[in-house]
Amino acid sequence: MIYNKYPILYSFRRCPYAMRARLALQACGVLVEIREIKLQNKPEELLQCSPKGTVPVLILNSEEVLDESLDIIWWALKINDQKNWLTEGQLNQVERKKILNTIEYDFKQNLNKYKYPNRYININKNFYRDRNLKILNHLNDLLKKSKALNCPHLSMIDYAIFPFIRQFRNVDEQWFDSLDLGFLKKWLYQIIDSKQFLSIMRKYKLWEPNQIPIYTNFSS
Ligand SMILES: N[C@@H](CCC(=O)N[C@@H](CS)C(=O)NCC(=O)O)C(=O)O
Repeated sequence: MIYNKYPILYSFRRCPYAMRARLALQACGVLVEIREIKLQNKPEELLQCSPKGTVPVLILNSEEVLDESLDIIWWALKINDQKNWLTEGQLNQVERKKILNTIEYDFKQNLNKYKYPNRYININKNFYRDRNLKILNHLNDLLKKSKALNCPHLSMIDYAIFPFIRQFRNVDEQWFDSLDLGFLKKWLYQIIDSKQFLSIMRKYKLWEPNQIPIYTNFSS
């Protein structure tokens, strides 16, 4: 058995699921060994632990494998919720879950078609872009009442969905920035410009077996 000093995180910098996992690991302050990978060339070591081949994957010291970003987030918050990501607020648990699912399934599917129309047969990308406007309007309405989605400070629900909204904006920033969604845009730009986000977007060289491990708590 190989004993790892710290949990190992397989990650891909630009993946929205990996971003939210890194944000949660940062919020809890735990040190991990970061292994940056390329999706086109997944290391055997990753596939052995998690044959489905998605990132993020966190391998705990107990050798338990967490290969869903939300499971990594829950694990991190259970250790230390020092940033109060789990504070009660204007949304109850069912409402928070509904938003998470809407973004992860409906919004993400529309986003894929808007961002990568060539991967689909005969589709109008703007049709899928505009489908997401209804979801964004709902978020904008929630943000009218509170600076963040659930409570006055940014918490789990904000960080868990923000990478997908960012990805949506990135397809056509000019168009997004012209939308009449002032509360949502303010919320988004505040996270994009935060030092927390900059820290989790730091670049690491691609992981290679036998390299000296890189440890981080994503704090700077
Ligand atoms: N439900 C998974 C989804 C993770 C996911 O789909 N990640 C993408 C990268 S953004 C991936 O690894 N895709 C595999 C591939 O492209 O080969 C989670 O929440 O962790």
